[in-house]
Amino acid sequence: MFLGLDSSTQSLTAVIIDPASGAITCQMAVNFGKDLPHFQSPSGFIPDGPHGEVHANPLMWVEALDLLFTRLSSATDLSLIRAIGGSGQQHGSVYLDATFDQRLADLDPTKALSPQVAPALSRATSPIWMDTSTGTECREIARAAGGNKKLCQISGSNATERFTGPQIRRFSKADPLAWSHTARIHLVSSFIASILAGESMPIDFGDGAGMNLLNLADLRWDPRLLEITAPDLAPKLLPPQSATDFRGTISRYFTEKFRLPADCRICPFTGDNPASLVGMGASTPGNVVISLGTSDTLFAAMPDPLTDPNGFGHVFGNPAGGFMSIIVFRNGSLAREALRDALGLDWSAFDKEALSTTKASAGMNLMLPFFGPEITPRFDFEEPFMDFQEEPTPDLEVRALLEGQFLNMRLHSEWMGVKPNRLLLTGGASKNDGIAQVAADVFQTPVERIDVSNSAALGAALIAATAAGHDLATLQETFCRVSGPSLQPDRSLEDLYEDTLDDFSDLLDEMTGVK
Ligand code: XUL
Repeated sequence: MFLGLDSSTQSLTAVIIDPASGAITCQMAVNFGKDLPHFQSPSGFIPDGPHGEVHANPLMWVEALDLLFTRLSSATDLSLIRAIGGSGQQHGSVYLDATFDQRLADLDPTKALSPQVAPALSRATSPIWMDTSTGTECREIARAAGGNKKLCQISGSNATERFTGPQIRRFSKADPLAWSHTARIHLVSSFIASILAGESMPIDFGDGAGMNLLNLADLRWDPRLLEITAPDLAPKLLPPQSATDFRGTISRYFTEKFRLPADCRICPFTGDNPASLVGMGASTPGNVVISLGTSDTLFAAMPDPLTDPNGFGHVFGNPAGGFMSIIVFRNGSLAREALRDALGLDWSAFDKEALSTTKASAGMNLMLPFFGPEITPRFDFEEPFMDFQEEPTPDLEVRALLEGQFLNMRLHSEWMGVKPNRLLLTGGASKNDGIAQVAADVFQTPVERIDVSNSAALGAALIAATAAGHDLATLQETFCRVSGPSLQPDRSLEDLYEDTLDDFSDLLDEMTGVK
């Protein structure tokens, strides 16, 4: 059996899989807010940072680990676990002094975990991915790197506020003394893996690429980026590694306290998005996942380390090999709900109008579907712009909005150079057949719906099983199920959407002043 752990923003989740029977034998979570209320982080972070800081107490994650294993060990036989994989919310960082590894080696199983780790923290709190306090550091890093274009070509992303490099820089500037006491920097993922292994575990290529420090071409820390980010940064990071190459073995703390077997291997942990890609069965190029949420997110595997020439998308390592991209569109459900409310409709109208009533109008009426500032493309839109060939009616506006959203996704994912052969839709709005059909038609790709609850923890378990020699494709066939039949694109609309994409792109350039 293989255990996958995911330390996300709000909870620590475990999924145990048994490849022999094809069953998920146990799923369990510790919710930081509910189960550990003394950390006063109801949503998993410390609210109200004055300058956009969003931090969490790393001891909360440690305590959650102790609690989760306590619960797991009374629910299931942990002596059957052969290996552990894991993931964490991306970008968050933990700062430790030179005693960290020795403290891990000396952990006493008769005592609680957190007080034994606490003295090694050289910074009491950890900035997490929601932190937006590093605008200045992003500008400084981009300038020193020779511009964002250059930085993106090397590291896969423009200097990005939540990314670890700018966060490290801000800490080193603000508290040079604590910085000088910092001997090791971990991501949330590698921090948890280290505690399990009883020694510092490396950061993997998936999570490591979310730091503005990894050179995608050789998958090593880029010496120049380390140098411009903070003084003496290089020795504080272990060389990055693949998540599917075992690095450690479970520490005595866990074997004695929770009866895990002494030969249970540990994979380097990865980021939650790379783990989800594996857990959704989408880690081979050709699969494109679109998550329809408050913001819409597109992620997809790609064989080569191509980067977004516009710097909107991010490139991370793919635990299954190669790379992946993640592109966030801020005007997701925000825009769908704004139009629904403006027109006084309900979701069933979206289904009906978009699916059937307006089919003859496909591609005729363009809408730039942005009700507020967008990040892909980066522009301060105030309201949607409509260029209609017909008199606008609510049903035509719904179709134009949805087409606009999927055209925008198609346009801004073209740089990946991967032709999708399967769209996997997830998130609230994906259940709506009308919306799903527009996605299939605009991308000219069959659409399947997936349930992604616990996809990161499941992906982590699949990574552990793969590291132990199981075939990932076979595991994914067993464990990553789609729900319901697939929706086929209307092939007669192929040329039409090809032309519409050009028109949409021209209109966007015109409105954002690119040309
Ligand atoms: C990705 C990102 C988030 C976190 C959330 O860049 O910031 O998806 O990984 O868990």
